[in-house]
Amino acid sequence: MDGVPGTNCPILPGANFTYHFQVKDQIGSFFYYPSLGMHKAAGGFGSLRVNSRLLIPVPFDPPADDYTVLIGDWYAKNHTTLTHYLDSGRGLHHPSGVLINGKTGKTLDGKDEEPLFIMESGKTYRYRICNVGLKTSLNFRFQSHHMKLVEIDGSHTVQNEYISLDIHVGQCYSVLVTADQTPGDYYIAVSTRFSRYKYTSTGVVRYAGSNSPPSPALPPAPVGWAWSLNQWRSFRWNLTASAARPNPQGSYHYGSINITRTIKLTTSSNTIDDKLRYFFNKVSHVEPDTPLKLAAYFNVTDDVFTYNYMKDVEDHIDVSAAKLTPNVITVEFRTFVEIILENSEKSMQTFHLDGYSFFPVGMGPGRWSPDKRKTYNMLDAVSRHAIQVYPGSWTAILLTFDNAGMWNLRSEIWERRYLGQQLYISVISPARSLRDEYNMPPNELLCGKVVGLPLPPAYT
Ligand SMILES: [Cu+2]
Repeated sequence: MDGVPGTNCPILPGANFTYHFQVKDQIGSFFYYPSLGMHKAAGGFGSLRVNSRLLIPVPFDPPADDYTVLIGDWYAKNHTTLTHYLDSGRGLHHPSGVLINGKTGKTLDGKDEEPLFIMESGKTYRYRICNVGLKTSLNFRFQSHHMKLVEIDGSHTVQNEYISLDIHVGQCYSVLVTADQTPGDYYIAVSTRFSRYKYTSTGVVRYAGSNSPPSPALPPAPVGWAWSLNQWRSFRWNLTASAARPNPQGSYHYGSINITRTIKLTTSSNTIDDKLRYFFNKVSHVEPDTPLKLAAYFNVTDDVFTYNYMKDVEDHIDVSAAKLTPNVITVEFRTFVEIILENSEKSMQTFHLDGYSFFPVGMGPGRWSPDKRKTYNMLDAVSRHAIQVYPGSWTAILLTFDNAGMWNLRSEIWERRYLGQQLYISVISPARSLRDEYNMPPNELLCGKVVGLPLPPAYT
């Protein structure tokens, strides 16, 4: 499970739920957040650092310290107000600003807040930056300091240097920064990208002992999305570095596996019964009262949802024929699948898949067609869990569905997810074997149609 409404019941006010999980296949930088309704807009998120086991080499020296930077757009309104907007058919409008670790960087009288981070001259620090916001891509940069990229979404990367990084909603990047400038205070700056609203927030990074204020001149954010696409192209998997396992990342040759299925998800939006909805192909997901995974586990899916209502490819999106229904597709266990994310709209998109990391092998403007496969990076695309799709563009991802479960694929643009642009991928191991999937934990919360039902035979 990934804690989303399709896999487990809500944890009611005053109640609690303990979830045990094994941190196994991914090292690096992640974050958690509440996934019901628009709760994410009220905060409740935090970072997760998954460290390599001591035996497994990391492709850089241990940093002097390890800092977390959670950046995101922020709405000053309550999450219940935002839910009300969306339920009544309106959009979310503009966020109120951008936060860095919960702060705007300035006090009410316009002075800089206390430094967020301290560096000692000459030392190198790891900064893990995640975009925890609701909808806005952000550009992140340091005044006067380069960033050496070392990790994205739990994969080690080729260590290129960057002056600034575009970080889209749901993504995490780790960089190394060396305090190699004249001792003093410096700003980090975070600016909105690809949006009509323009916000920049700052935070102070101080060299230990400094009392010289930062220069007011901020490095500018880049303009346009061609820059951003080129930056994405520069990200490469570090083929010789280890990830979670002792063998190098590059020993998994994703480029030589045969694709057995192509799923093309085209996004759209439309008004249905006077209310705005968002779609994958012709389906806008609605959440049933019984979590999909529980319905499948207890074998009562017929009362809750229909598998495979959505087609793999829908070339003519006639949204008048669109449907609101739980969107669950099946994928055969251990097959290697190509998923095309086609953004037919004018706004920026990011998509996240639970339970897996995947290889984003290609991106480009316009509509996807099979000949675009000639442009794929079949060698060293960075394996990750959240990928952007530029306006009017496509992104292709490849992955092996080797993790049995019910996994959410969603727009990380939170109003779009809330209004239906998400689906679940059911990956069933026919063996019903503990080799492939655990039994439901005994403390699992039950709700909807599965309350009081006898437990199905255990996996063995
Ligand atoms: Cu997830």
